[in-house]
Amino acid sequence: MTNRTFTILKPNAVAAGNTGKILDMILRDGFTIRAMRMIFLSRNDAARFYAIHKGKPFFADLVEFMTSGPVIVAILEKENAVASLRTLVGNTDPAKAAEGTIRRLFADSLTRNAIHASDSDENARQEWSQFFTPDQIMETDYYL
Ligand code: 3AN
Repeated sequence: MTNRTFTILKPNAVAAGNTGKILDMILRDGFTIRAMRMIFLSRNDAARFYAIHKGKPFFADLVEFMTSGPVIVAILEKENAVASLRTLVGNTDPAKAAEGTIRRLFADSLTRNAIHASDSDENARQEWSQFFTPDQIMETDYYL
């Protein structure tokens, strides 16, 4: 069964001009884009998005980084979408990310790791709801 996940192409990926290459990898991996937009996260947006990490030593740096420039938020659909995107994205730490993964190719560090990918179906839905209303999600299939 196809399902959906949520991604953020982070400020370093946007600033370095890597969004086209990253989206190409995602599309070639078989994902369909159901919604996508470029936005600037406010400090409130970032703190809410990463609320689970509040109080951790890297939280302030993470919020600072995520609000340092525009990001691209998107809802992606594929068979087994959550696990499939996390495999393509690679380990949180780019030094540990497998060869050919997005983070291995485009991350600068553990914090500036180029891309976010949701870690469960439930979190994916909760995360995209922060950025997209139901009417902004393409529900009609599109084919050549
Ligand atoms: P992932 O994005 O791989 O699911 P999470 O959810 O554990 O990883 O962490 C969210 C984000 O917080 C990471 N993408 C990374 O930018 C940052 N982060 C996580 N752990 C650390 C850490 N130990 N030091 C610095 N930044 C971290």
